[in-house]
Amino acid sequence: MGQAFRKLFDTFFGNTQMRVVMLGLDAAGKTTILYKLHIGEVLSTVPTIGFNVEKVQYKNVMFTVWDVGGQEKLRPLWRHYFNNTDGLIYVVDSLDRERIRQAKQEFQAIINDPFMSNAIILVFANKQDLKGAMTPMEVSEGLGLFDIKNRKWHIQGTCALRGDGLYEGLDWLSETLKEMRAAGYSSLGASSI
Ligand SMILES: Nc1nc2c(ncn2[C@@H]2O[C@H](COP(=O)(O)OP(=O)(O)OP(=O)(O)O)[C@@H](O)[C@H]2O)c(=O)[nH]1
Ligand SMILES: [Mg+2]
Repeated sequence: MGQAFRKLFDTFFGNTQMRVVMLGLDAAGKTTILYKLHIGEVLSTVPTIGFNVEKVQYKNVMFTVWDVGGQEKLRPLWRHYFNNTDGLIYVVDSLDRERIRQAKQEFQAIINDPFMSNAIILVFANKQDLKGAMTPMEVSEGLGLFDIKNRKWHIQGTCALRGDGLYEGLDWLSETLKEMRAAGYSSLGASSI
């Protein structure tokens, strides 16, 4: 379907397209989240080399979710996924206190990249089921979320294994994107994948 025609079709049927990039350090839970959303099940994962991409239809939003491998040697590749992104999902392993500074560094580099300046920011403080996990408030402080100026951001505690918090996060993404589009922000991300 041509781009213009699809936009017309989507407008007519009240559908919204949203391109989302999911990043975070290795083993944060990104691939687990992607497949919990896509097929409703927890798959056994191996570290992602490269990326996975799936469509997730929720309410009347079609999310195209890119899940990119988070190992250190793969992080320089992240920026190739930035263009045309409506929303960033940044996933943190909330038990991993040792690497929260590293998680902050990578997070700040992403959100300060010019290609990500229009992206709204959702943080998943994942693995909330584990004893000793940082609370969403602690993760917010760890990443420096309170210092973000003039950007829409939100943090959500999640447990990918049970699916807790994932759809609340998608609700925030879709509501915020709709508000922004209604306010006249032209989303660069309404394109196909
Ligand atoms: N306890 C617990 N374990 C989780 C949760 N989410 C993911 N995991 C586990 O964390 C491990 C890593 O999960 P992945 O989804 O492969 O992590 P990833 O972020 O895709 O990692 P990379 O592909 O290397 O970037 C797996 O053993 C998951 O089962 C969670 O909410 N709670
Ligand atoms: Mg992965």
